[in-house]
Amino acid sequence: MSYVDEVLERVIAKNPAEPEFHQAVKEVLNSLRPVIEANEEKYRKEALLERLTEPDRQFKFRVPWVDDQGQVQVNTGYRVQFNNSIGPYKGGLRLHPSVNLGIIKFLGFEQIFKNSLTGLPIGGGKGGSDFDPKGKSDREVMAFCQSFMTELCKYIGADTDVPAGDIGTGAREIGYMFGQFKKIRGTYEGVLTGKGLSYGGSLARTEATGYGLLYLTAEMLKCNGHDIKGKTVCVSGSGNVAIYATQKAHQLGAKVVTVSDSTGWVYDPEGIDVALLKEVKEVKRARLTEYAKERPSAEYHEGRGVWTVKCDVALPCATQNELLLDDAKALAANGCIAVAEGANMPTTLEATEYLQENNVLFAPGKAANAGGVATSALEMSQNSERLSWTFEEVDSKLQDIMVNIFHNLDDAAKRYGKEGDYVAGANIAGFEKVAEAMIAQGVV
Ligand code: NDP
Ligand code: 2IT
Repeated sequence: MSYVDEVLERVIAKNPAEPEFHQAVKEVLNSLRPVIEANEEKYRKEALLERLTEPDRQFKFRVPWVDDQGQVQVNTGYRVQFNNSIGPYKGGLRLHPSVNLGIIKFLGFEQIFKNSLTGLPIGGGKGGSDFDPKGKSDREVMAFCQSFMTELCKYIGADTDVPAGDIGTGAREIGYMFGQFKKIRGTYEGVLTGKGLSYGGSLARTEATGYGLLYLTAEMLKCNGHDIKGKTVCVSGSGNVAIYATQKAHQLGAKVVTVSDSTGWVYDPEGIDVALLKEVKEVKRARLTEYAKERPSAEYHEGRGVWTVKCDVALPCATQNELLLDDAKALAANGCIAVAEGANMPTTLEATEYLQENNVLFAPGKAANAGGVATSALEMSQNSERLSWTFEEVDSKLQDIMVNIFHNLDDAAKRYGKEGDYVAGANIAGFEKVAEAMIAQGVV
């Protein structure tokens, strides 16, 4: 049996009931086959793939807090420190009722390669909780965040592990967590990114994931003879990534006609009104029905359906496994030329294969959404030098990083005879640096 197949079997046997983790490992290892085969003896001896798929350590802890009725609630908190061979662990905190260890492990595993692709010195980690911030008062959210950080603060630090936002964790949650870290540990350090601008945050971090997604998508289109300008775009999700992807798409001359949330979706042929979307989602924290109420050109639909709308470019920006095989078929049949993942692993393996086989350009999340974590690393740099850069400085570094990522993965795919396979390119380019660092640092 090949080394890759052996390790895949082992990962599935050792980590039962973690389908998202299996999916992420399968995607990466399958596309690394040519690299592994070229170095099989060395990597086997080093047990490189066994080490890469086993987190350095993982924490699971109780998070008790008191709700507005005086009732004690108990959630589960997680932090998985996956791999720090190229820098301190770095990755977001997801607050969503679906969170479990397997989901955090898939996200942490992806983060290793994503962070490597940014070219910046950050390792891979991820955390979160099954706490649902939806419908909670600010006081309840604060109570949860403080309790969560009371335990998490034992494991993190500006040079050790630097968490940030993800689904359900935005500026409000980061603020409460930062306050509690400072209170307990007594140090004022860049232990979290995505901080508010008044206490060490970076300009452009809020926009970075969505903007970066568009910078990479525009470069991918350009290198394949297309122009983002004038394109019709379908976006899913309506959170941080979706909002700023929509904004940048409009700035680049494209038109975004859909957004969605966990209950429904909006089709707005005039183009999504970003100011209204921000008001509904960032200020009122309301459903998309509120958007449709205020916007005469918009149709609201219950359930799923974004990928049935005819578009040139599809940008899944909500969550994992939200673009299925039938969606891929509908997109390809409607003439879609490119899919770029704003979310982490939004496209299933079958859907990805279908898109690639049907000549739809496909940019995987670990490359396409790397602008968020890259700008987090820029926030860490600013915190270290105790300075802050202008919006334009950060945004221009972000653009350079995204364009470089695209060319690195394009080159890596070509080197292994897989031209145009950006999944393989991203995994290979991300892996090469991590593998070299792991081997150089010995058996640790
Ligand atoms: P937000 O919490 O701001 O927004 C998430 C959006 O996705 C909401 O519209 C939400 O709808 C929808 N959503 C979440 N879960 C589900 C679900 N199970 N089914 C349907 N819709 C769902 O999160 P972000 O925008 O920050 O994150 C979106 C994706 O991007 C995630 O995959 C995240 O890991 C990834 N990402 C985020 C980065 C960042 O910097 N924030 C960086 C890189 C990747 P509703 O409000 O109804 O729940
Ligand atoms: O998935 C991701 O890359 C993020 N949620 C951002 C992580 C970070 O540390 O900024």
